[in-house]
Amino acid sequence: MADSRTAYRTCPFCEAACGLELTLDRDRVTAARGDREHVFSHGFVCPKGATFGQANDDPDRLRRPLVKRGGQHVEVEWDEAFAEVARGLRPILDTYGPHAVALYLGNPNVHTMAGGLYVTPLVKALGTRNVFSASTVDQMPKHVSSGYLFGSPLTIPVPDLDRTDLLLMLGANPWESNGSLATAADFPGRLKAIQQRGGRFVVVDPRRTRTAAHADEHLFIRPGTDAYLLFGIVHTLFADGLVALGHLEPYVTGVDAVAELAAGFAPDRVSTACGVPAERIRSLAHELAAAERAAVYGRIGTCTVEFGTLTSWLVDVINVLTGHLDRAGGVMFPLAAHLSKGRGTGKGFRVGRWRSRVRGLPEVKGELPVATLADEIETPGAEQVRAFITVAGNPVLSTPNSGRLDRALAGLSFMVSVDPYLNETTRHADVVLPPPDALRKGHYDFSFLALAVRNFAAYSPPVVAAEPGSPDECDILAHLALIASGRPGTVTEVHELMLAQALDRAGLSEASGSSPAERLLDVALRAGAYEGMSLDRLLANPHGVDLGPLQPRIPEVLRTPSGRIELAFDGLTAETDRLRAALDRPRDGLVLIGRRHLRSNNSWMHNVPALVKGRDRCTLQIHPADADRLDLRDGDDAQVTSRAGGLAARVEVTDTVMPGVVSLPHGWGHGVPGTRMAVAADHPGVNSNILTDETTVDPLSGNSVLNGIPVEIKALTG
Ligand SMILES: Nc1nc2c(c(=O)[nH]1)N[C@H]1C(S)=C(S)[C@@H](COP(=O)(O)OP(=O)(O)OC[C@H]3O[C@@H](n4cnc5c(=O)[nH]c(N)nc54)[C@H](O)[C@@H]3O)O[C@H]1N2
Ligand SMILES: Nc1nc2c(c(=O)[nH]1)N[C@H]1C(S)=C(S)[C@@H](COP(=O)(O)OP(=O)(O)OC[C@H]3O[C@@H](n4cnc5c(=O)[nH]c(N)nc54)[C@H](O)[C@@H]3O)O[C@H]1N2
Ligand code: SF4
Ligand SMILES: [Mo]
Repeated sequence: MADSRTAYRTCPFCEAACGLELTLDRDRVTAARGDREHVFSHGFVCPKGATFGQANDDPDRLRRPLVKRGGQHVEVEWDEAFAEVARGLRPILDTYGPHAVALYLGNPNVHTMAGGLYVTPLVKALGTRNVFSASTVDQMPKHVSSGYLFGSPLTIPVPDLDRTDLLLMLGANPWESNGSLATAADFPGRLKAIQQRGGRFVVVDPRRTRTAAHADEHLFIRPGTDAYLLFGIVHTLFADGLVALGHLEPYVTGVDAVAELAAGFAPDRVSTACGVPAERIRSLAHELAAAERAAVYGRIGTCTVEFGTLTSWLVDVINVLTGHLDRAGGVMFPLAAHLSKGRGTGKGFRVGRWRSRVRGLPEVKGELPVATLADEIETPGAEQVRAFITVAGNPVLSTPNSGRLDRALAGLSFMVSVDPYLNETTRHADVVLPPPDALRKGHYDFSFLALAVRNFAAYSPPVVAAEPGSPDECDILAHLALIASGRPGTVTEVHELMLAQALDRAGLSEASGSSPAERLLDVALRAGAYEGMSLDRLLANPHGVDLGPLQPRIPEVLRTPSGRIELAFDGLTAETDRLRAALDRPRDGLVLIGRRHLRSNNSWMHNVPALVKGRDRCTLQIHPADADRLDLRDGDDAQVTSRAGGLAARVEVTDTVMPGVVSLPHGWGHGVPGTRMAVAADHPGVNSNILTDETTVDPLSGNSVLNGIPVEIKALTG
């Protein structure tokens, strides 16, 4: 074991940003455990982090680029692969213009430095209106509500988990997901600590999840109806004289407008629609108002629904009206080391700078809803999408009506994917450019350190040298940007230009670091909010640098034109009217929701044997009463049909889902021809997004509706 060594690095798999302690034998990870000295995760690790070695060494992971020749993907040299990209993309750009090329950015872009640093130049070089990302199947409603409330879509408050006494949590299952839009290593441990110090947490979810089972109270809710429950709480706050802005008093506008909007949503009026007793809605309002330290936190179950933006807005409206926003133990704004403090005012937030060609859906945060990607590919016209670039995404499994998208991708003129796997999406690509594995990349969480429940910073340098001749992921994106720009130049020149611009903005003259990404990070850290912060400081502290508990940031953090929290915004009244109109909608049919499992990560970690072993997890959960009525027994196969499509799924009868609700996890549906993921193919499951419907979106954010999908279910005999 002469070559055995230890390396510390941040786990790149989920938002919890845990520190890992890796044991390496030469270039191979032989063990991965939690880094006990890590300033934020203190040794916590989940099964995914613990299989870091297996995931990283997966024999199906691509190490060299692939080009499709005669319908087969064959390995080629990097130069040849980029030449093939230029041959595919340039004629389309030159003939049809920039909008004929669409870009899809998948979830791991928020886990890579390339995603944080080199996506922007790629988007700029392309100049296309057709930018799509996993954000519109995830958190876009939260960006939009935060944009209107606080002036910037990235100004998102997180629950101050370590100091709160009462947490109302809707549509989140951190026992499986490890948390989201609230970076909290060992989220479950932090929730148990609330209970240990005499506080409590309440979970609102159509399933009795593991999180709900640990909660002090679990309230079942009809999928997609959280806005009613939350408006019922807001109504009570006004009706019972509980509104108390406290320290926020000078910084809030629009309180009267909210009171008016809430008028039609008395608890007695909304109770039937959402399924939460009126009395409990009222008492929740009183408990939140009375608590010294309380927080409302909503996650994906409040976003991927029909009224996603309204629901996300209501979450923070309650935090504001009860005076719990920007206070210890409430919801607070993190301050990441690479970011600067604000000036307390700004241009504010707006959407709709352009619209999608086919459905006229508004741009939000520089992108269009992925729910309309297939429309743009299929619909003829001068600006029809003919070429497609994916970076770290698998939309064929992760976006609504993915059966239709799968067919649309087959008809493209050209497609290139930056991805380490030949999977359900990248099998359509003419060129696949695999980035190096995580050991060969530096890691800094540009996104998640700005969402952490305690301020800290950590950087992990590459642990293993790059393969000779293989570009870094930053180089790959820079190269694509160069091709898209159509200008002569080299990748090195792209890096140098970016560095020069960053130095200029920061008023600095030089940066330290041994790669383009490290130098850009160094500039950001040295220009950031904390004295003495730099790349060198983080390199000297492999277990991270603790920057203390969250601090109040209002008014400095606000970027609204008024310099206040603006509760009312354009479109709010119309959306509230739509919500009111839906109050008496019949709710007797079955609706589909998703679920996550601790040993999954969306679609892409099902190729790790240790993570897929054991019982089939891709089951259709159904309540015993519904199963009886439909004559279904545990283990039967059932046909599930929606407006978008149909599939056959294995039934699991369980009273953990509420009557009227069925649940199927997303990210499955492997083993299709042309893919190269042998383990996943042995555990294929079915693709739940065959059933989700691309024709309805949350109108304010363009986010897909992935929960509360009307379905019909029939026993499959034979
Ligand atoms: N029905 C339903 N659908 C959902 C959801 C749901 O709850 N229900 N959840 C949604 C959510 S929250 C999300 S975020 C999306 C995710 O949607 P996507 O981002 O489209 O899908 P992932 O499964 O995360 O796929 C990630 C891809 O990145 C590749 N990859 C992994 N690491 C790297 C890397 O370092 N570099 C590069 N270039 N590629 C890498 C993987 O091989 C894989 O192809 O799915 C959404 N879809
Ligand atoms: N193990 C694992 N961890 C992950 C991921 C993964 O795939 N696997 N994905 C990562 C990603 S990309 C993300 S975005 C995060 C997501 O993190 P979370 O938001 O915690 O995601 P989920 O575990 O899907 O929990 C969402 C919960 O919402 C409930 N729900 C569904 N519809 C409704 C509704 O209408 N109202 C309410 N109140 N609840 C509803 C579901 O039953 C579910 O329990 O997880 C991340 N972490
Ligand atoms: S919780 Fe997330 S960051 Fe932590 S070890 Fe697991 S996958 Fe990695
Ligand atoms: Mo996500």
